[in-house]
Amino acid sequence: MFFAQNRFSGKERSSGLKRNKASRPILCALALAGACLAQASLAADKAQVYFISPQNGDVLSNPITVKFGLSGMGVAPAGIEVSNTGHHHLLIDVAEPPRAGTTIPADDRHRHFGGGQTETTLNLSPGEHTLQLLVGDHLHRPHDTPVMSEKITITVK
Ligand SMILES: [Cu+2]
Repeated sequence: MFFAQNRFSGKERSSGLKRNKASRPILCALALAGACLAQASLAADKAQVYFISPQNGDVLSNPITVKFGLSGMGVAPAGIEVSNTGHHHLLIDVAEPPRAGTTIPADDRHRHFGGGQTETTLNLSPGEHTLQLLVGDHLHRPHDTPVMSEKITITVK
């Protein structure tokens, strides 16, 4: 942090940034990391969350096994702050996912897997349901940018 403060102080600020282009990404990263202490955690650029099963359009009977896939970042239990990690949330029949920096509700339609689980079993009412995965940080907030799966639709017999 001393490095960042030093670089941003006084006259160095504008001229220093222009003169040394190579240092810009580092400065931006430090500035963002600082801002994110009070807001949402940063997501890795290539982080992806997805359903291993079921697949969009599947017709299933209860109990339904749902397996969560995650690449480009790691799974960590809730409450443990490690950069580039999070835990899974399964959104069931949720139209609008929670936004970055807000706390993901905990109810029947917003299931938290704060123990670091990567699969679950559901019993859903017959008919169509949508499922979507959303990674949350150590404080149950979507990352900035949110790491979210496609919304899939399944039919329960
Ligand atoms: Cu959570």
